[in-house]
Amino acid sequence: MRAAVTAYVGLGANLGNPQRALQQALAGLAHLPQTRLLRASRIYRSAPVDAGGPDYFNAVAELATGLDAFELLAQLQQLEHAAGRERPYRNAPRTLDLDLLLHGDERIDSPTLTVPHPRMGQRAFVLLPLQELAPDRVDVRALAAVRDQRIWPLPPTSSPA
Ligand code: PH2
Ligand code: MG
Ligand code: MG
Repeated sequence: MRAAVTAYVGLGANLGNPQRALQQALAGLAHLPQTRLLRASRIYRSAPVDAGGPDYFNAVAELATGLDAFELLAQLQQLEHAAGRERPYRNAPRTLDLDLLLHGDERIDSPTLTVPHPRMGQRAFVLLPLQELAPDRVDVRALAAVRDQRIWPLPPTSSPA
């Protein structure tokens, strides 16, 4: 396996049972080839940004992966597909969205993939959960600029005693 890099994936859903979709997506990420799920942020509820439909549930996952960015993107798209993702129009409500935010320190600008994710700096639903895991990867000025976006962390789910 290639030397592993730390990658961050943004999770989002606002159709069906979004919280369950995020939990299942985390389990799916943990099973990807050449990949370990290191940590996940809390789950947040957020008002749609540049989109319509119900509130979103969002989180960020931290992976160690030997997959290159394009291989990881293909795996994320498979997980979206398995969750019933349809793409009727841009930013349509979705059962699962998995966005590759960061792949090590790599910068990619290709027709199919841009890394770092081009809009992550304008979205509280990415910056707040990412800040929990990797505060050094979040620009404090970007955080200040999104402070009016509506977003709330969910209370941790209680596990049976
Ligand atoms: N994703 C979008 C567009 N708008 N808004 C919120 N709150 N959360 C998202 O995940 C989201 C969005 C496109 O991917
Ligand atoms: Mg997205
Ligand atoms: Mg996406």
